[in-house]
Amino acid sequence: MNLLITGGAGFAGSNFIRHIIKKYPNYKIINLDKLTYAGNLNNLKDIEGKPNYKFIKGDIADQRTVLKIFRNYQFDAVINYAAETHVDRSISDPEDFIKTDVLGTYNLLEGIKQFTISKYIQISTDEVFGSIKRGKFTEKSPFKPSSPYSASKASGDLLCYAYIKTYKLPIIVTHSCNFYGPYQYPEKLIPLFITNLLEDKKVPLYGDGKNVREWIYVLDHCNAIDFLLHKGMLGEIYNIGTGVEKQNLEITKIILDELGKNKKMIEFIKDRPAHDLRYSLDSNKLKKLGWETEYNFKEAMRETIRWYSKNEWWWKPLKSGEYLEYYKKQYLS
Ligand code: NAD
Ligand code: TDX
Repeated sequence: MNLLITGGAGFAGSNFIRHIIKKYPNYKIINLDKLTYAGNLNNLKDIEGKPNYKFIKGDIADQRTVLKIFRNYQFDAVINYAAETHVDRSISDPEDFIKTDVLGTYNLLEGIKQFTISKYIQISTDEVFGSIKRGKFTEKSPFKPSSPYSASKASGDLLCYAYIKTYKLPIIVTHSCNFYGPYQYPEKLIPLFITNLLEDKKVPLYGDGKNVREWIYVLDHCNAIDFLLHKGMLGEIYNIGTGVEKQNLEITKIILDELGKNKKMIEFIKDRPAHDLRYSLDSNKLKKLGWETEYNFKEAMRETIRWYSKNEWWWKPLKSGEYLEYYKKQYLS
């Protein structure tokens, strides 16, 4: 199978490329990535040089680049991981979110409209549904995004829905809960808190820390996308969740305990604007198709903390330069 994976130099995309290369050595992968601050070729150090893997630096928001790649390679399937992904950055500067998450998705959809592709998978998020106090979002729940990030992801997803209906294109849209695991950029809750504590810095918890997120280990997400690539029904929407819901304070305590740190290391700070209280997905549709999680939350969290503890070479350089400027603006002003 010939695969185009966009955003493959980011957290989830790089884990997925590693998963595919290991499991299907006869598949060919093109990784198209703009290498924004979040794109990092160190995420794929062990993959570069493999004969069935090729990296192309390029922007999905540039239609000429996208169509040229579709013309030059005959892809069987396209998986769109590329996005601007950090909610706080979308609040301070939304423009790139609209360009990549909306226009970029549109360009890829035009690619699959103009060339013959068997499957396109849109990697999206539970955040498009907004916040839910009780109960769970199904695939049919309306979109109620709260941040420019979730609004831009929702817009990309709506384009996918329209291209399914209007052009009968072979698209699958996935809404996943929060990922955690190795190679996640240290601006997101779990890697930020682990690496701060490893550096003996405090961890900035927004509001009262009671916001709830549903968590999936990134390798379970890779398995889910692999499953949908081979068994997902075209034109369908799938939620990808685990039922593992935790308050941010609970996540923080797990990390503190694992690293032998005191609760005094928590600094409660001003809340994120429009901070969604809780996300929760009903993932029965995907389970009924035969997918199930493989990893236990406690074990996978421990493994994740261990990974950041052992891989300072990977995250230390990321917490300087542009990141440091962002961090100062975000937390120290
Ligand atoms: P990430 O921020 O770690 O990586 C994003 C990647 O996309 C980077 O390599 C970046 O260079 C690339 N990229 C950005 N703009 C691009 C452009 N215009 N053209 C080409 N490449 C571009 O993201 P992630 O956390 O791995 O998320 C991957 C996908 O999964 C995203 O679509 C995100 O919305 C979705 N998602 C993430 C989570 C999560 O918890 N991280 C949960 C649900 C869904
Ligand atoms: O410093 C922090 N302090 C804090 O309390 C950060 C970075 C986050 N938080 C809180 C905000 C959220 O309630 O932790 C929770 C998780 O925050 P993020 O890691 O920023 O993730 P979230 O906003 O939930 O969005 C993530 O999951 C869905 C990804 O960033 C999105 O790309 C994905 O779609």
